[in-house]
Amino acid sequence: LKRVADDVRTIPEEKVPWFPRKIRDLDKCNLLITKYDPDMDQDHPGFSDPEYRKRRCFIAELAANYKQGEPLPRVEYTPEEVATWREVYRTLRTIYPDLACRQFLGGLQQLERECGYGEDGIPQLREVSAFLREKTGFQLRPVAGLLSARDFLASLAFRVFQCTQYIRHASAPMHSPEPDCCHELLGHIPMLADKEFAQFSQEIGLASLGASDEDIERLSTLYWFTVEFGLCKQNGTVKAYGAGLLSSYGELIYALSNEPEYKPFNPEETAIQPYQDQTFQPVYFVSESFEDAKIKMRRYSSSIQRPFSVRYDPFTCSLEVLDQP
Ligand code: TIH
Ligand code: FE2
Repeated sequence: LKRVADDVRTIPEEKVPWFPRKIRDLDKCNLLITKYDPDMDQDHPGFSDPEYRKRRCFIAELAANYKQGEPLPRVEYTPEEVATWREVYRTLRTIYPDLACRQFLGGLQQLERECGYGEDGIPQLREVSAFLREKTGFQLRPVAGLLSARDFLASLAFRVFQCTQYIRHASAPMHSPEPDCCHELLGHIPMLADKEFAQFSQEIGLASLGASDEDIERLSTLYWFTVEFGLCKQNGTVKAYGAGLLSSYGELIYALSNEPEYKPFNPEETAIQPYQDQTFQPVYFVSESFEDAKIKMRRYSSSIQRPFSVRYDPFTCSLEVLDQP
């Protein structure tokens, strides 16, 4: 194996898109998709609430100015914001024992015991990030809104999870059209405290680095139907592990009712399933187990053609990029 020159774009005849090599490069992975912002999307519950939009802007600005390695910004949440959190937490907490997968319940319990999770306050990213680092080596980074798939997936390769810090509009606590801190803290964080799931997430990230636009599209669809909206079988019943479900009371109930269509998780098929992100999903993919999803995903990832391979070096938090033999 031979080390590739620093700029992979010099590989003859192949145009490889730029990708981060070291964790600090994530400062450049900040391309936002603004079409679902309350400023852009007329259907956003906060669209006609200028106070809400101003507040969201202020919190997003903290993230926009963030640089890797700085302490994570703290947000002093208002009583109204805490009230929204309380309602989301309380309603979801009652249905988790029946509908959430085992790994999620274990993670949430630890967060409640060790990280101040509860209905009385919105946990701060700084504390949550320190917690996750000890459990699985994942760390958090604040993000100003919905990131482009390429930038979002790239950060997973470094075990960095990009988190929004503003909260959904008080008028719609049961479902948000865009990620918010309820979605991150309740949907994603408990799962990221599980070692196997953390590995699964990082592997999707590694597969995305330098991939073609078409491969990024397929990988982000796979991400969508697993990490965001995935279901899995446990002891003969179907449970939720997707964060988009676990942070939305409305969709969690719906996904585990007999209304939506279920299909078995199969990366080749799942990767090309069309999806939308404005309302509930019409179809969900069910995997036999985490182990099974991981193996299938790994097989899929290794079928993606790239003129190089990558290996993550946890000691330096950087990537080794190697020519394929
Ligand atoms: N719909 C989710 C919620 O209400 O928490 C948030 C999102 C997940 C994925 C895209 S938006
Ligand atoms: Fe998400």
